[in-house]
Amino acid sequence: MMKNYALKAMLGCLVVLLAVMMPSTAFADGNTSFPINFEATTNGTVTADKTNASLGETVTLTVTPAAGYELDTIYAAIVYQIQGGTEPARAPRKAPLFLNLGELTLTKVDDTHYSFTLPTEISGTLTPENIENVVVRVEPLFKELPATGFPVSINQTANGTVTSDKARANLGETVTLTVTPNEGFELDTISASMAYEVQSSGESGRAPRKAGLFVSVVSLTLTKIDDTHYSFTLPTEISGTLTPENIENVVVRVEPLFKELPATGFPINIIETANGTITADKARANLGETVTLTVTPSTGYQLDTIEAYIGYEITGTDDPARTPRKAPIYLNVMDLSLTKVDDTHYSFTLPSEINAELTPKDLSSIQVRVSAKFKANRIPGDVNEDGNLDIADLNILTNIVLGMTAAEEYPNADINGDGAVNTSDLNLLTTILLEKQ
Ligand SMILES: [Ca+2]
Ligand SMILES: [Ca+2]
Repeated sequence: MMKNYALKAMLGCLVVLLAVMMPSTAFADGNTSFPINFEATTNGTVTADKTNASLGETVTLTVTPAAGYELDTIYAAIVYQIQGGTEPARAPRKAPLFLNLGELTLTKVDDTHYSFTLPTEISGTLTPENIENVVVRVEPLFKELPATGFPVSINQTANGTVTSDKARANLGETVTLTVTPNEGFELDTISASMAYEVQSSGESGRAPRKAGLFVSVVSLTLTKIDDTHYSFTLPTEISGTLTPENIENVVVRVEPLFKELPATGFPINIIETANGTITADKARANLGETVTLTVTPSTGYQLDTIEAYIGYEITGTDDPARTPRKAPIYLNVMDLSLTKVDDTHYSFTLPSEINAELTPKDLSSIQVRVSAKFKANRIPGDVNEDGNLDIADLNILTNIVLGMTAAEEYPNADINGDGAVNTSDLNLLTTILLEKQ
């Protein structure tokens, strides 16, 4: 149970040196009490039944490993604590060092208790220069407990994850699985078995296989706890088929499979249109849900009209008054009012419930439709809106100003945008046409 200190190698000569340098009379009083000092450790704790121990006194240690750990080694010694700068042979140090003055024999009382007894008198090397720096040093070390049970191996697949509440499970033990499908997916099937992995060279008469092929030896029954939790219990003893050649290869194999959730809501169909596009922020919408549309006119065009409505498709045989049709037709049942969010966005909200009108035989035939029209941007002076600036526009505008043609028929006739069609517009159009020459 010896543990190497950093300076143990130098101790022989150093301790001799200390013994020579230090007067033994410093220990004349046998009541000297030494503090018990613990080395910092992880994965467990050790406590003593006293904070100081005098010569001849017995100290009992309580050892408490953390879960999954056990005591590896424990070591106690009377040590001399060198403070920074007190050692002549060395440059000042940052942290104190401990020089071993005498190992103490540890007696195991039980699994969690150890004891040691301090010597009854000062002797030999136990004569440091500065008695205030002498302590009883306890150095425990913990190690991980060896893994037991069969490893739980989850064959993670796409579209979701499964986790186990334990990494290993023993015979008779229950394992709880947490199932987390990805968005838009649900668990399709899940199975568990005790299986062994076929090693690449394990099977005679076959070409070497890649690792990862599992042969099931015992099927395990899964119990559904709730929508996201399942559990199974391992058999209490090895029997029957659970006697593989190499038991070390047996694992608990969990095989989940996820599938896409069926689509919900009514499809949103954008009726294709020329000179621009409309996109919706969702492919399907449920009752009461709001859909936002993005309007993108082609260059030189602007939105003219946009509308949304809900209805359903009927096929020829649904409509008794008609002969069977080849293509289904769409019946518009309800207009959905559109709200302009900004110049390029509109939104509408589906009704919160299906009314009597909107009750086709097949609910899945209901769909939302969006249609839009785009028109060419107005060109100033293009009175007849044919896309050209020419003498035809001047003739129409002249007729309007002369009162021979109604101004209402030509919204583009008010070229300067002052709300009236008069000689000012005529002058402006003449200027535009002259500049165009
Ligand atoms: Ca024109
Ligand atoms: Ca005008």
